[in-house]
Formats: sequence, C-alpha cells, structure tokens
Amino acid sequence: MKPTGKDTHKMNTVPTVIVALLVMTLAYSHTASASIIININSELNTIADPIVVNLEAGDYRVLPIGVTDGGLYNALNPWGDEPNGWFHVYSISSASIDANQFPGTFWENNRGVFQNYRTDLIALANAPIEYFTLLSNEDVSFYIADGTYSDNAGGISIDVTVVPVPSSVVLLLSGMGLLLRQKFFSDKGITG
Ligand SMILES: [Ca+2]
Repeated sequence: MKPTGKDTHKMNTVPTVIVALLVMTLAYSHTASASIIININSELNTIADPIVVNLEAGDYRVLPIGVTDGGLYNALNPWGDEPNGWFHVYSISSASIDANQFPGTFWENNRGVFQNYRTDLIALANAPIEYFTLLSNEDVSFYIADGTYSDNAGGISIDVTVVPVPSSVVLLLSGMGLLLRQKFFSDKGITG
C-alpha cells in the first residue's frame, strides 16, 4: 500500500492549530473581562461633575446599552418632557481624548448623533458604537455637555470594553501561517 504522506501532515498540524486557537481564546477572554457599564445621569453628570474611571492604556469600544441590557437609561431628553426630544449623545474626555471639538459650545461637544427621536428607545436603536484610544493609564471622564442641566430627563448607559489590539492578532495569525507553512514544507521534504 502507498504511504499516505498527506494524512501524516494533517495529524501533525492539528495540535499546532489547537494550541494557536487556545492562545487566541485566552488572550481575548483576558482582555474582554475588562468590561464596565457606565450610567451617565443627564442632570447630575455635568461637565463639572463627570463620572471618572481610571482605565489602562488601550483601544476601547463603547457600546450603547438600554435598561433591558442592564443599564439605568435608554436615552436623554435635554428639554425634559419634550415629546420629540430624545437623543443619544454624551461626552468622553481624558488626557488622550480631546472632547472639545467645537470650543465655545456645549451640546455640540457631545459625541453621537445630533438627531432627536420620538422616544428614548428609538434614540437608543439609532445610537452608534463609538471607539477611543488611551495612550497611557488615565482618568477618563464621562458626562453630558449641556448649558442647562435642570431641564434634562433620562441619561445614557454605555458598556465600555477594552478590545484586543488588532496588531497583536495580526501577528498571531501571521505566526500561525508561518508555522503551518514550515510544517507543510518539512512534511513534504521541500526546502527553501
Ligand atoms: Ca438641557
């Protein structure tokens, strides 16, 4: 019977792939554990009184969440009981993040969509996922930028999660590719 070199090659590479996948899974689960929910009250968490959280350097994803996801709020209304006045906007600032994109104004310095919706749930459904990067371990402020806070209602709930650094994932995948390539050529007895 002819020796089946192809099958031998498959058997040798399977453990390599499993180990690489395990490393990737462990790396991801380690970074994904640093997830926090932040509830920004539209009356209380002002520019002068933000929620301050100390976060490590890295890339972060900010996921808008609502009451059904474990948050305290769905959206905010800067005019209180205005029927069509629901927005999903908020501000993030730190040493690495310049929140003052339009100096001299308040409301426009928030991030999000400057579109008012009929209900808080519609505003939440249209809220984009945001991202920010911290260059070092920093205090990060979360707040609503507004001129008058006393007429506000509701708030913003967000899930802040550190995301795996894309370059390290690319490096890992490249490493996997190289390992498989070396294995393939050594099994085949091919050099160079
Ligand atoms: Ca207001």
